[in-house]
Amino acid sequence: MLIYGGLLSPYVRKVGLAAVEKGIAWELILTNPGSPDADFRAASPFGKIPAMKDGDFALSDSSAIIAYLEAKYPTPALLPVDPQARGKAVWFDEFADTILCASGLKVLFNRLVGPKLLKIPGDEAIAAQGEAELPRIYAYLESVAPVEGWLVKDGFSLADIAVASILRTLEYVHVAPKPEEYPAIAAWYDRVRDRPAWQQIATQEDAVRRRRS
Ligand SMILES: N[C@@H](CCC(=O)N[C@@H](CS)C(=O)NCC(=O)O)C(=O)O
Repeated sequence: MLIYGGLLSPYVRKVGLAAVEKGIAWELILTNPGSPDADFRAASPFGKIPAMKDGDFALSDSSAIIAYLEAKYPTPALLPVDPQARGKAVWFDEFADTILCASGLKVLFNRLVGPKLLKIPGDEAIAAQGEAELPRIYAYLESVAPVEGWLVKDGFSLADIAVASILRTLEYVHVAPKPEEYPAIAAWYDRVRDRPAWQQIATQEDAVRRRRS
């Protein structure tokens, strides 16, 4: 299976983590958003990362890709079967992608991706707005982060992968939740980071970053 993108993207990392958790063989094809590469554009009609190619089947969007992988490789499950747990897992995925990312990526794009990687000026007013939105979002996450175990009661799931992945990206711009302010988030996040799949992806990500710097 080919995954197009780069691991700085929380959405790409999310798919990589799901693939490693499930023991699926995959290869990262380093691709920037908007790349004109024909294979990438066939998989991602709007040029967003991640995109995936599995044999002659192509798909974009991290949640769509993980839904596909879950159906094709059901074990270990990343989407719980219990109706309430399934609903909660999808909620946390959506929360990560459209609430946490919506604010966090304002900071990432305007302080790091734009000015440092794409060499286009960032808009500091938008970055500051994103940063100001984060405490309310972290307060919610702190209120639901479990003392033990995972965000959804049935076990480790897409919920943990999706939320933790964006937190790692936000570490790059120093706006991830501070352990002294959000101890429950920190304890849960540490458990996610202890997982072998997380360590494998982090090592791969760090190696790419070292080669680029
Ligand atoms: N909902 C999509 C979001 C993907 C996304 O927005 N990726 C960003 C990179 S982190 C991107 O490609 N942005 C370029 C664009 O929006 O044109 C997913 O879960 O895959």
